Amino acid sequence: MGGGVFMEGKPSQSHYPESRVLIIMTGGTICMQPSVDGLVPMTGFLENAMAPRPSFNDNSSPPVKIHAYKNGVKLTLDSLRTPPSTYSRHIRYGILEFHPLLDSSSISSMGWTEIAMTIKENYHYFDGFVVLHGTDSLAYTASALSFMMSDLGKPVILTGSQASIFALQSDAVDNLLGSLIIAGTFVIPEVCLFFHHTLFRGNRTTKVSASSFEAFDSPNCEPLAKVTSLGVDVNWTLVRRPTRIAEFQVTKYLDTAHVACLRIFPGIKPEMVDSVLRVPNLRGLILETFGMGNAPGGVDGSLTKVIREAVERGIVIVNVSQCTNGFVSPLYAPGTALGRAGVVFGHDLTTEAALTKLSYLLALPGLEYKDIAARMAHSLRGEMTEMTTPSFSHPAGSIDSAVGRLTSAETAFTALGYAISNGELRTVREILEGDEFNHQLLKRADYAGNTALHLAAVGPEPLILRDLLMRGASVHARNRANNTPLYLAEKMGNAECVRLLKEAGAHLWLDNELKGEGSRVPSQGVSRAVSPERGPRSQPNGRLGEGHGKEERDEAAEGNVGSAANGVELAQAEPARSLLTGD
Ligand code: ASN
Repeated sequence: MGGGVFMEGKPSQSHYPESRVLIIMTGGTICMQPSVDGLVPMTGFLENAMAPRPSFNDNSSPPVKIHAYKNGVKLTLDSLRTPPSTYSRHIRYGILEFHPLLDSSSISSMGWTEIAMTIKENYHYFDGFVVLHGTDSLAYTASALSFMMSDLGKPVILTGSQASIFALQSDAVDNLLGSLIIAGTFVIPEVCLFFHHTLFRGNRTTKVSASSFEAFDSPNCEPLAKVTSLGVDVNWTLVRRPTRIAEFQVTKYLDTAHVACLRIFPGIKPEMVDSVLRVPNLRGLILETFGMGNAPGGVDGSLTKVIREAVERGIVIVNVSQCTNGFVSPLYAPGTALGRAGVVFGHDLTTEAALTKLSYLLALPGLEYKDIAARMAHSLRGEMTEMTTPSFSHPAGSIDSAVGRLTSAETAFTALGYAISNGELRTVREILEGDEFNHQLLKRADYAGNTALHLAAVGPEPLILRDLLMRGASVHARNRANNTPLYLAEKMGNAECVRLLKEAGAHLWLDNELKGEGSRVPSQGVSRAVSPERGPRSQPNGRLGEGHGKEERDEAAEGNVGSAANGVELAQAEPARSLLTGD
């Protein structure tokens, strides 16, 4: 993370808004110190590693306590905040440390479940999550979490370091600070891995170096973002968003106990493969093959025979390449033979993603062999490049001339806004489907920071809101008055929109902050402006646009949550315009 990302100042007097990030510390070199037995993880990361560093602690006073949950227990945590970033906001964070802290070589399906459930328990209280983890198995954990978490709406960023944060020369500060700022600034609703100034889609990563600071790569997928001296450059076209109306869910306990991974090598004996395939209760095998998916055929095809018999016994065998770059395909005769024997082609899956994906599918109740094999061959969380990407073509003449003339994302957004306000579902669809800017339109915002979803939340046609949600519009975006689409829909009395937004995982912000010893300070937790990517761009001075957000959010947190949840009265309808501008 370049120094240009941070601004000096008098932080304790800062009026910049805060985002809230929960750091989950699982262990790894980042928190290790030397002992007689070698490097071991040390507790007390917040006090010992972060508090003394000005980039993690602006020394604002008084101290602020925050709440987090673990196994149903409400915990009170110390918190710190960063100085304001380039994005004119502080990141306030607390740390939940797991016990025991691990060298990541000991992570298991239990540990993944603990991480995922901790995020689930705290999901409504934080803008994003940073998971600190050893690098050895980081790519496996990133892949596993991506499958375990469905309909994720907030960033989950995994990181660690090659050298301890206590070492004189270390990558730890850059990796942690970059992760914190991205998690607190951008709605990138994916499980990501951040390392060496680069944000990767977690399930595309692999550890490529045991010692270099450039330890990870995602050979078959461009990075989601890069940190430069100017800030964070997000490749928004790649960022995935939930496109179902469903709440965030976690699948626990991947079935890692009944899968194996085997690397083919020249001269491998069919009996060796057979003995792995006959391990009692084995349900799946990842076969790392040569090049584009080839394995030795042998004169009598005995390896293929062993594999075919295992498939007939119901074992799912997935073919992935030993090459880090490229994909498997039944192009050559040996690969074709494997395909005929029933092996599933994992295309460009990494071994880490293939193994955790198979473990995930095996953990889902009620899936038969053919369902698992079919799902292995298709992307669930962006983990593989789909063989065929359906390209959009709209029937000639279906777009009226006004839409057809759109020349920039801005004019497209204006047209979209009109169509939403007028309840014209057909035009909304035509704009979103027929326009080259469509991927930008859902996160674009108007002068008051309203995204298309905000406009739909106060608009006359809930079907439009539904359509936007299905296309990946974020329910967590805030307008400049710091309000979410759900809040606006409630204020407007749009009961159907409220219902749809809640089904899609929207929630009113729950106040979560203590100041000093136990006294509640409701305003602090909600006085956040919105980044460009959360919706609107902060004003140059970093203050909230209209200054109404604080009071409205308090009211939302304390009043409307209950009434809406109980299906009782919704707030009285207010004119849509004043809601959208916060006036
Ligand atoms: N052995 C360490 C771990 O994975 C390596 C590291 O974090 N750099 O926990």
